[in-house]
Amino acid sequence: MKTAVVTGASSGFGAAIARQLVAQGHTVIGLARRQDKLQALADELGERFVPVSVDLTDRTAVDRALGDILRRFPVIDVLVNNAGLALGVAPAQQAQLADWDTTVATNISALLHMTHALLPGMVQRNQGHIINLGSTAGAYAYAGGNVYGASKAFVHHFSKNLRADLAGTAVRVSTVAPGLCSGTDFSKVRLGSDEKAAALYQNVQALTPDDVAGTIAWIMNAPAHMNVNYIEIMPVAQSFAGLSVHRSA
Ligand code: 8X3
Repeated sequence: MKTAVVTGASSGFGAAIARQLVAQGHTVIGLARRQDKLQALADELGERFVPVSVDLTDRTAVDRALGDILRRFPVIDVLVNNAGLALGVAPAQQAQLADWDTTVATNISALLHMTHALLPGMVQRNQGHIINLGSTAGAYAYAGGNVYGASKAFVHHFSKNLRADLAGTAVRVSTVAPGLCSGTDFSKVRLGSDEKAAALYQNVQALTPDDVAGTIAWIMNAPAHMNVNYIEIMPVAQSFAGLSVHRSA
């Protein structure tokens, strides 16, 4: 059985990942800001879920939390860098700079911080797995995707570069890139209201957090010699729009 650190564990993908891994007998150390939600999950999942309330964009707090975690759990087998967000769908020329900063701090800097802290131990033990949450938005550009999509493209390429640096070790790195998924706060945060998020999912069978969590569990439980580099999953209901053409009047 493995010990996994999962960021963004209080809801959505993170909570679904925690539920599936704990059900399989693994131990999950779940990081998130919202103490009440983490505690509710801890009450549900029992002692194999260890809640750690921390703001992932606060470096000092993350370092302190990681120090505590590594004292209690010196061997971390898996890091699931799940925490991430999109703020708005405004075109770049109308976007708020603060939203871009928050997106970069969460989707890129926090992922780097966690990876930088836990990767050396994995290499030293010659055993470990980093699983990064990408997105179809990191593979395909769309209007309003600007910094969110770019941050996920960063995640995709950073994962590949990690694989390059880790050649010759047994440490695995995977990216999971989901498309449209319901049952999380993601669209509420991205679109700014419950109503807009509800409209997006109307009459659409989107992916569920369990679909994503099941994919991650499969990747993590794959034989040690097998590395899933990148996997992209969409609901059947979602597809490609093609390239847009602007015609002058
Ligand atoms: C977001 C995927 O399809 O909602 O990560 O744009 S989608």
